[in-house]
Amino acid sequence: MPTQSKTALVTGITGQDGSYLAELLLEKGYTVHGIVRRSSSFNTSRIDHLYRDPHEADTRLFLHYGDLTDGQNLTNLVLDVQPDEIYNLGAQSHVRVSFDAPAYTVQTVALGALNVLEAARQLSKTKPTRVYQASSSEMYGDVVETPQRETTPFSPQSPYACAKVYAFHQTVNYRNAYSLFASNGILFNHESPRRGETFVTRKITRAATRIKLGLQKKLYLGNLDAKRDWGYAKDYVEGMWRILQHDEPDDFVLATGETQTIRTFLDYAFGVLDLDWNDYVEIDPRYFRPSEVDLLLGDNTKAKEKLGWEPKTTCKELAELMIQHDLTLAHQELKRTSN
Ligand code: NAP
Ligand code: F7E
Repeated sequence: MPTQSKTALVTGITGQDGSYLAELLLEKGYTVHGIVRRSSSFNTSRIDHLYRDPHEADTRLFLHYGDLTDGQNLTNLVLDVQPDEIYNLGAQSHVRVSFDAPAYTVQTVALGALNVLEAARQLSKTKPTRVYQASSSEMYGDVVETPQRETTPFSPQSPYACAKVYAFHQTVNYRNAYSLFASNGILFNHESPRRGETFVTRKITRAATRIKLGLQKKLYLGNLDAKRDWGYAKDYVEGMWRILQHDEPDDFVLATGETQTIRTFLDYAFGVLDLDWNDYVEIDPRYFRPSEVDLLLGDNTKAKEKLGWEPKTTCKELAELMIQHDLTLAHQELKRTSN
């Protein structure tokens, strides 16, 4: 049953997290406005199941064209929509790609966040609003302590991480300078069947299922020794929402508190299919990064204590549910190709 009648604005609504967050907010009775980039092909597949004819009386999801790099567009949208809550999830979010396109990454991730904060500041002159900034464990980079918590100093190792550090500090600055309710969620890696296909977990689950059905022979990967604290995106969007329901703006780590290597994720994923990944995986140096983040492991104590948030899904369960989803897709692909 809906318990809220608030309005939220979500940047990055077509992405993994945006789609799960939109579902959660609609379930809670929110009216949801999402910003979508103009693309030459359809880019709303993750939210198509939520979208209904905007002329229907009970529609509570509205999409608007916009871009994080266009500050005027964001301010116009924020002033039109008058959101109670703004979730800034939009980003060029791929770390490896950020080395190839550093300026674009900074424009979306760093200046994009500034544009959102500035739009929120304009709105807050006439109406209170709350901002969630999608900060990242990548900011810890070459980690100074383990596990990483809210007080751990940042040591970013990529253009993406440097841009996220800027956005993090600017969020704190708007909180201090303008008393804006602006909070950072410092989220460790979180995955799902909706994860982009070029991130390592999804790349693995897609390849394992396609190999199982004879649609693919090899899987080419980079560094298998990096360790990540992997959780389930659906659990993490609940944490984002809780961060904005807290009585004061603050910064929170959301993590599982467990870390695995890429090798262990390969064990989990191929194991579900009774396959040995060593028979199929080859190393391609093209997937190495100019600088790597070797180990991420989060301490979620503060989120547990202050927000009552905790992850519900283990990494092994996550690998299993991603495999089951991708196996269905692989079966569909096989059917198409054999027709
Ligand atoms: P994602 O799947 O890559 O989604 C990114 C979203 O941003 C997409 O909707 C994308 O639109 C949109 N976008 C990209 N450039 C834009 C621009 N210039 N203007 C407006 N929108 C733009 O990312 P995600 O995994 O959902 O992550 C959500 C946020 O959390 C991101 O800010 C990410 O950096 C951050 N984060 C993610 C993780 C994680 O493990 N997933 C961890 C920590 C932080 P298109 O669909 O058109 O490409
Ligand atoms: O890489 C290694 C790679 O691209 C994970 C983003 O959501 O989480 C994500 O960033 C690890 C790295 O995620 C391949 O070198 C090996 O050590 O899945 P990823 P990421 O870089 O951790 C953070 C928290 C974010 O904020 C980001 O937005 O896997 N790896 N072989 C590979 N990675 C990829 N992508 N592809 C490979 O073939």
